[in-house]
This record gives sequence, C-alpha cells and structure tokens, in this order.
Amino acid sequence: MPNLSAIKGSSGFTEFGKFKGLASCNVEFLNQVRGLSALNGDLRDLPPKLKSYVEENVRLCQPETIHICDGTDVENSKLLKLMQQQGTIVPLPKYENCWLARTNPADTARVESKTFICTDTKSETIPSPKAGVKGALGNWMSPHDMDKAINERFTGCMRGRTMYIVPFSMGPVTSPLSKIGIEITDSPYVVASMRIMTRMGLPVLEKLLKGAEFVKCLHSVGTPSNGIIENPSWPCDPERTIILHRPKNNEIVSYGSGYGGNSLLGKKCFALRIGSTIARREGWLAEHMLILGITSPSGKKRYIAAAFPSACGKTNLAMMTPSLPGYKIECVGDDIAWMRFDKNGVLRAINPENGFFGVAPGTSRSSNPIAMDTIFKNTLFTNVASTSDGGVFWEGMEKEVSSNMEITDWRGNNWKMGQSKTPAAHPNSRFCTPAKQCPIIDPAWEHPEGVPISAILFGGRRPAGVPLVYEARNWNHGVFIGATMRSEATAAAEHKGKVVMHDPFAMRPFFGYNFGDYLSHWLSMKERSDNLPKIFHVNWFRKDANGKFLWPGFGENSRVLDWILRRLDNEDCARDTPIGLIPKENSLNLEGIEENIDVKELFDLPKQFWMEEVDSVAKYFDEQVGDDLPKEITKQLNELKKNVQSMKD
Ligand code: GTP
Ligand code: SPV
Ligand code: MN
Repeated sequence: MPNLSAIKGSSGFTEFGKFKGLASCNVEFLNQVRGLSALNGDLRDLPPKLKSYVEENVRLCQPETIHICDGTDVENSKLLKLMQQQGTIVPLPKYENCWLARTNPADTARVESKTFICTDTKSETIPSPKAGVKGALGNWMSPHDMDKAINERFTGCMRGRTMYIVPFSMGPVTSPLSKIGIEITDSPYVVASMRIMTRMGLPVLEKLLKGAEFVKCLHSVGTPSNGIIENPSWPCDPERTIILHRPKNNEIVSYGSGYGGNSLLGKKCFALRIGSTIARREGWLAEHMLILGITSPSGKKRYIAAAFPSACGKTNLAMMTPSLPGYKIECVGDDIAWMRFDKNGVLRAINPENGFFGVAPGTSRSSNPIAMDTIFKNTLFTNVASTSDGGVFWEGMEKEVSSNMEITDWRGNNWKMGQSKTPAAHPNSRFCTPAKQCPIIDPAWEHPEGVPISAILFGGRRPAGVPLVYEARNWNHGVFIGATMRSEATAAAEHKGKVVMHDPFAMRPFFGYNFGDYLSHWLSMKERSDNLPKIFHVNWFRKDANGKFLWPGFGENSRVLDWILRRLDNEDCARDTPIGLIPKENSLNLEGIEENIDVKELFDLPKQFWMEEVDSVAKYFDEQVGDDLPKEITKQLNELKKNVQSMKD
C-alpha cells in the first residue's frame, strides 16, 4: 500500500514531492500523463482513484502545470503573492492579512438557472410539474447532455494555467460524520478560499492514502469561446457558466464562474446537493442551517439548528449578542448542518465548514459586533468597497468610517456617501473568514460526534401575515411548515425584485434529489427517535403599513429564543391557533426593550391572508410536486385549510 512517507520523500510535505516543484519538470510530466505512458513515481504514490481522477482531467483540461495543495502557510503566501501580481486581490493594510478581490461584474452570485442535477431519469431529480408549468424545484440534465456540456467547455480550458489539486474535508478530519472531497481548479482564489472554508491539505491526503472515498469536484473559471478574457484579473465565462452534479458518481463539475457557491464546491454543491443524496442513502440530513448553542440564565445549555433562505439572517442569528440578560449564545456554524440520529435517538449535528462566507452589507458594530470582531484578520473580502486608509466599507458601516475617508466602490470607482446613486458594496458582497476566529465559537464546534439538537427553526422574509414565532404541533406538522416556507428574494442569487418565492426548507436551490422524496425522508426521521427536536417557524421581517419592520430583530431575537427554550421545557406559555402554537399573552419577554412593539400586529393572523396562503401552497404543491407529494403533507394541508376556514373574519 502506498504510504505517506513515500510521497513525503526526504524533503517533507511542504515540498510535496515532484508535483509542486513541477515548474522544472512539468512538460515531461504532462506529456507522460496525456500520453498515458509511465507516470512520475510520486504520482504513482497517490491513491489509485485519485491518481486516475487527476490524469483524466489533465488530459481533458490540458493545464500548463499542476500543483497539489498541502494547505501550508508557505503555500498560501505564495498563492496570495501570485494573485496580487495577477491583480485578482489587493492587500488591505489597515488589517492583518486581509485581502480584497473585485470580480468581473458579471460574476457576483450563484446562478441557479444554470445549475443541474444529472440522473438517468428526470424523476430522480425533480417532481414532474403540471403540464404547461415550469418546474421550480431544480433543473435536471441527462447523462448524455452532461457529458456533452463538459466536453464542449472543458476541453483545453486550463491551457496556460495551473491546475490545483485541493484535498479537503467537510467536517473535522477525525469525525465519522465528515466526508472528503478533491477539488480540481484553475483558480488560486478558489484555493485560498477553500483553505479558509474547509479543512484543506495534508491531513486529508493522509486520510485518502488510508483508502477514504472522496467526492470529485472539477472546477474551471473557463475561457470564453472567442478566447477573449475581458477582465484578466477575474477570468470567467458567464455566458457558458454551468454547475453540474452527478449524484450517482459523487461528482460535481462547475464551469465559468469563480464566485461563492459556484466555485467553492465544498459548500452548496457538495455539502448540500451531493450531501443530501448521500444523506438520503445513509439515513441522515444535510441541510441549509446554522447551528448555535444557547445557555439560559439558569445555566442550561442547548443547541438549535435553523434554516433560513440565503441572506435571511443565519450568520446574524448564529453570532447573536442576546439583549436578554443572562443568556449566552455560541456559534457552531452559520450556513450548513449535517445531522444524524445517534444510537440513543439524539439528533447530532456537525458544521461541515471551517469558515464563514458571510454577507457583508448590513454587518456592523450595532447589528453583528461578533462578526465584526471575527473578520478583520486572515480574511478574503469580495466585492466590498475600500477606504483610503486601506480598510473596507459597505452599506451599514456608515457610522464606522470617518467622513474624510475616500471610498472606492466594489467596481473600483470613486464613491461618495449620500451622493452616489449605486451601492458602494455589491449587495451580495462577502467576507470569507476562519470560523475559529469567532470570539464566541462554541467549545464543541469541532467535536467529532457533533452537538445534540433540541430544536429546529424554519423562517424567511415574510413582510405580511406571518407571526414572529409559532410552534409546530408535532414532527409531521413541522415537516409541513418546512415544506411551505416562503421568502422574499434576495441578492444571493440571480433573482430580481422582492417577490415572495417558495423556498421549502431554504433548500430550493440546493436539493440534490426529488423534493417529494426529500419530504418522505424527513417524515421518516420520526421512526429514528422518541426524542425528536421540536420545530418552530420564525419571522423577523414582518412590516407595518408603512413598510417598517415591526420587530427590531438581531439581538432582540433572543426574546424569541427564550420563549422557544421555555417551550422545550414544556412551560405552559403557548396557545393554539389555526396555524400552530403562538406565545400566550404576555409570555414573550419584552422587558427592557427600547422600541415600542406592537405585539398585537406582530402576532395577528388575518383570515384573508391565510386563506390566500393556503391557496398558493395548494397551487404550488399541485403544480410543482404533483403525485410526488407525500400523503401526509396533503393531510397537513387539508388540516390547515380547515383550521383557517374556521377563523373569525
Ligand atoms: P447566506 O450566507 O446567503 O446563506 O445568508 P444568511 O442567511 O447567513 O444571512 P445573514 O445573516 O448574512 O443576513 C443577511 C441580511 O439580513 C443582512 O443584511 C442582515 O443585516 C439582515 N438581517 C439579519 N438578521 C436580521 C434581523 O433579525 N432583522 C432584520 N431586519 N434584518 C436582519
Ligand atoms: C447562499 O447563497 O446561501 C450562500 C452564499 O451561502 S453561496 O456560497 O454563494 O451560495
Ligand atoms: Mn447560505
């Protein structure tokens, strides 16, 4: 069996055999690989499956050279220097080891319309929409079309570039809940970001050498078919961008974009889309959820997972500074949870990520001081604005820069506060920062067995009709609440305007398989435990008639968590309504809150609104899910309808 020391050689891993030093021997090496003749001895020492995966893609993409990433500081410094030379990043001298990347303005968010799951039959991937209706629960592609799409785009796409081989682990390397991936990419920005967002480098290679399986992730920023790269500091091919997944092979292929979920393939592509298909096979859950630990004034600690759609407040809740005295919140993760019932029926969660890829605008000392204490070292910022003293700026930071500061917007233009008509930072601009820098990172955040989950929250941006919080009556009702989630569109994807969209489980862009089967899988979790987490729905975003938020949100959300924890303790503080359980009068702790809260309006359940809500959910299920909808969900819908009809006008 090949062993690590054979690869290590005498020079140690920082040199990583001959591959890293390939500058000197690359031509010969690549010719050998392309010609499939005898291989470089060191390559032979890679696990055979990895070796052939690399060889296959070297032949396809034809890179100039190969770099197998070891994840060391030395390697990272070299990459940062290279990106500076290429103009991809600039240093932010105001902070320690922070960098700013400005993308091509055509490449600033996830592209859901160009994201496909590839299975033999369409019904494995998406429910069949009603005739004449466009499916909105993912896009399917046939294996033949996927192969064609890959060949058209990837043949020779890395010519003149370095191919980086990035070994990474989703989850702590020692956790039995973790999974390994290999990302092959031609973007040093992706390598540097993956080093923050995942556990990357030697310990993972070591695990691979011991025979661990890996998810295959191929990525190229691409080269437009006319060969012209408009913006050499951020190469991309927006017209032909495509994100493909083949669950059967645990395989991801992404072309044309360098941004976020399109290119950091461990995140949405692996941890959610491929992850959800693995989870289904193995009997667990891969979800778009934050994980937080909360300690009550009595000292009792519990963990909560919460699914909100993109840019709807996960990072903020996961790092919240509670306004209610005596509470403490600690952060396990801000975006993704992998959860599995242990042998005692306790739902245990790990955060498969190692960093935060968080929305910058709106993050400030007043809204999220913990994030502000996390992100000003070792951070890669993308598409934020910069200040003349070498710092960053975005909407929400107005009070945090002095007025004489010159600001350059995310496109590189001069920007004047109160005068410029366009935002300084792109609305989907992000910070990419190591999770361990978070001052309230939970002591158990890397525990291999995961943390025990007591409650699951669903929520979205609902400007009307939906109360601040309500509790599901039981597991099936909770699954129904997840299935009926809706939210206003945000800038995290390519959607325009503020339409309220269906986003079941905050997973609409991330399902790896048929949503109907996904619902059955969730319903089946009931059989795995007598100690299921309680399920709640929250809405921080209800507005009054003037369009003003009715609830101050952020740290004040601790008042809602307090009520939820009391419900977990079976306190008699809830009353039944047609949609679920809401706080009894005066049971939500509003002591000391500064704002005037219109509790009545916050919890009002207008009959007309809920009649319409039931109708649109029914229409959605009928048009989008059809026969794939589990009977139990239809039953829940009928029950809600009956309850709503009996409401007083
Ligand atoms: P993704 O990383 O895209 O998955 O987003 P996310 O769910 O982590 O969202 P995030 O916490 O970054 O919040 C996105 C936006 O929502 C920011 O502009 C926040 O300021 C705003 N936001 C978060 N929490 C609240 C809240 O309680 N009330 C209000 N009004 N806005 C909030
Ligand atoms: C989201 O959109 O939910 C994100 C950002 O977390 S991205 O990684 O781009 O998907
Ligand atoms: Mn997200």
